[in-house]
Amino acid sequence: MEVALFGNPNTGKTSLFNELTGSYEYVGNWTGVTVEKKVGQLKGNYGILIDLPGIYTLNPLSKDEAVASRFLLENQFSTILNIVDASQLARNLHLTIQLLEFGKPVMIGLNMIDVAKSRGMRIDDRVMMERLGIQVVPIVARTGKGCQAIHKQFDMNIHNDLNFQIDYGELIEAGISKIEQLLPDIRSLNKRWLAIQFLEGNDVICNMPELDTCKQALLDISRQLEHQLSDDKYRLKQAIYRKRQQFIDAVMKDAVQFSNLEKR
Ligand code: GDP
Ligand code: K
Ligand code: MG
Repeated sequence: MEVALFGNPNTGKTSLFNELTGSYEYVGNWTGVTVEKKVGQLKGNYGILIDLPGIYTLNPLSKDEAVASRFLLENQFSTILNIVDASQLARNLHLTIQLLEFGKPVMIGLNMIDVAKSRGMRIDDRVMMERLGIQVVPIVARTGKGCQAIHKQFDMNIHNDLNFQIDYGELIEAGISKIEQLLPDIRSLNKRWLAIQFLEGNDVICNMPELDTCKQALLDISRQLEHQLSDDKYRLKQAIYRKRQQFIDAVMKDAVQFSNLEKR
């Protein structure tokens, strides 16, 4: 299997990569950028692990960040391993949602459990699994704690329901549907994911050569939506962000307990 490692910056990606891979490593650069490309053999002969640049969202602000979106579009791989900083759970889940929407198997390595605990956070990983529809494995990548369980999941052929969806509301959902209908088949890429990323203004998606023939129609849908939402240029992007935040708030409310450390 080919496992792609996604996560926010400074979440323990390198630590986890080192835990999961053996000594052999291929290191080069991603095409067109100076970002290091690291590919390692997973211990136990499961296949390879591909490290990707740390990002907060798939919607890239820089060429370096665009590597992650480009990877999703251009590469064959079997599984996404999403490392999540438990102590910054709400912020990290914005990327998780976009990875789930991509429609391939995802597993979460819920890292920095020790830090979360020391801040009085208790996370119920079973509630997270239920809400996200995927495996969530609590780990401390710095010490290797829990990383065995990630290997075990590789044995079980990571299952998700692959149908993760957030309801973006009537207007945006109508726009997504219209775009889905206009999109050509592009390899086996998920059309709903492409539509959402297009509406968010992800340049890597907007500039796909495969969209050349329908791009004007897609832009018209996007502009019409902006107009319906308001005159503000970034309203659509914000509306999508807010819907995700609402979903995250609901997950946090049920999956996380904060104990009041000050009272101790
Ligand atoms: P990256 O930037 O995502 O590649 O993250 P690194 O693996 O470089 O980790 C960033 C920092 O967090 C380093 O100082 C690690 O030692 C530390 N770190 C990684 N995982 C954990 C963990 O589970 N708990 C704690 N307390 N620190 C961690
Ligand atoms: K770092
Ligand atoms: Mg790193």
